[in-house]
Amino acid sequence: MLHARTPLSITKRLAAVTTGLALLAGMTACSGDGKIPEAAGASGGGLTVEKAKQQGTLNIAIGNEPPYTKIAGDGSVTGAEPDVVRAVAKRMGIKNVKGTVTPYDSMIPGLKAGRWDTVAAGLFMKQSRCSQVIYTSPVIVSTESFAVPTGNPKKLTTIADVTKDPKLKVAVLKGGFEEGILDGIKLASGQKVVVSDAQTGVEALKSSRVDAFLLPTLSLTDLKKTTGGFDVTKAISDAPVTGSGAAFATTDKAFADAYNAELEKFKKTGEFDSIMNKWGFDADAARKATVTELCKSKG
Ligand code: 6CS
Repeated sequence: MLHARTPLSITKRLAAVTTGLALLAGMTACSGDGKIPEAAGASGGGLTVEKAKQQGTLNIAIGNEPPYTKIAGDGSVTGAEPDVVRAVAKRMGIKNVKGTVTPYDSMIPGLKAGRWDTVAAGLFMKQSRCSQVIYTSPVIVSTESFAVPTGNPKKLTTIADVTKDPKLKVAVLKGGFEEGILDGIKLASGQKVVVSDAQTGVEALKSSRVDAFLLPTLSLTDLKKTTGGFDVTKAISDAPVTGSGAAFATTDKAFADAYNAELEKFKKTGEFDSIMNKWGFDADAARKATVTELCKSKG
């Protein structure tokens, strides 16, 4: 017999489901106030400087992959890119930056859906991304490496090495820039192993399910410090140089232009150098890089 549910219990169930969905969907790093950040542009009509100043907050998508992005112990958002966004936003009169942790392949769809105002995650520029968003001036330039078993027994140092043995397996993040690198070369079936996050990639390596884990050099260096149990190769010579800056929805061009103008000035300051040095990036390389060049990356 079906028990009639009183309106109250239906309301309660709905509230529970809504809360659960919000928590599941968002995986949002609250900035310590416990609230799920709302994108300034979410109120419709797109993101404007005025709206962002009134709301006082810019909500950014991040991957929580140090040193690019990191959720500190107090829930605040740090890392090279969020620290630059915070400094530039402050110069624009926008006081806070809040972050939503999300997988790399969800960042652009979420931007288009207005779930966040910008992506500041080290979402590396490449043709298929540059055609969907407005990238601002490069903030970081970086390289790719393999995490390999200690001693690198299979002597994997280049992308070409992966093609030499069809039994070699390499883990990459789902929808990440590195997956695009492997998709651009001829591999035997099963050689590319897609994982959901960096920890899973490291576990796959350490349990010998893969022979290498392809990820940015600085991310692997950080993971080696925090997790350990593997080696990190030198920068891979036949992988593209990677670079990124904040990415905005194409509908938010006015805001992106205003942000970029402020960013270009900021990149000339010592504060920019301090942020880059703190997280291990080369400020001069970022000043020399251009969106045009970095957007030539295939994939
Ligand atoms: O842009 C990307 O897709 C890559 N960026 C970083 C910072 N880490 C891995 C990810 O695949």
